[in-house]
Amino acid sequence: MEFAGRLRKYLIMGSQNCTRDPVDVLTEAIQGGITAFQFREKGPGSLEGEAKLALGEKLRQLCRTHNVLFIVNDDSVLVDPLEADGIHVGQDDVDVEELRSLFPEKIIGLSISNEEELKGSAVASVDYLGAGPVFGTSTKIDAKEPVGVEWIERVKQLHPDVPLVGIGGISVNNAHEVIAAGADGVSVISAVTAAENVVEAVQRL
Ligand code: 3NM
Repeated sequence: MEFAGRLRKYLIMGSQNCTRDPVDVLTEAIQGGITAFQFREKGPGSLEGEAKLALGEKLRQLCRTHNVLFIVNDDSVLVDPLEADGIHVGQDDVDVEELRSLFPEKIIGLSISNEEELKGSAVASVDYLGAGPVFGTSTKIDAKEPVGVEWIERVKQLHPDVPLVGIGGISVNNAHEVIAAGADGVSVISAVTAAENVVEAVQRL
């Protein structure tokens, strides 16, 4: 599968997003057909240190077995121990040019929420962009104002060759709008982690 296609159904998750064992949630999400996974152990209730690493190892192993991309959120010290395929960062995290020199062969993803952030970013150093929050979300406490699918259209217009995923408030009911606006994929947390039937939620996405 070409790279952009591997971003099609991109689950982001940490233990703080789960009301049961994250290993079970990821197992079901893989069964449902996710193509990429981001280990995002962040925010209230998240694990740290050894416990974070130990969970990361289990989730990494699942992704390896099922050929699902495994990306770590922000924490560059986890990239090598977890043998991650890549790392995703936001505007306030490590600079992507620095990351590129640290990890020449890894996938690097960057979140961008507006034109100013996009202009100030070294897009040539990244493998894909995450644009959002597309819709309102309560999953990330410091999420910015929703930018709508118009932002997806705009980013695709400015960088037609850079793989793009939408993030923030994406559900089984609105995912098609994000794809119709030009995104290569949708990245979701609660649409999957809060679903009663995870397998079905991923399939419906
Ligand atoms: N990043 P849900 S919004 C992790 O806008 C994250 O960069 C965002 O969770 C951004 O799919 C967000 O449950 C939370 O809305 C996405």
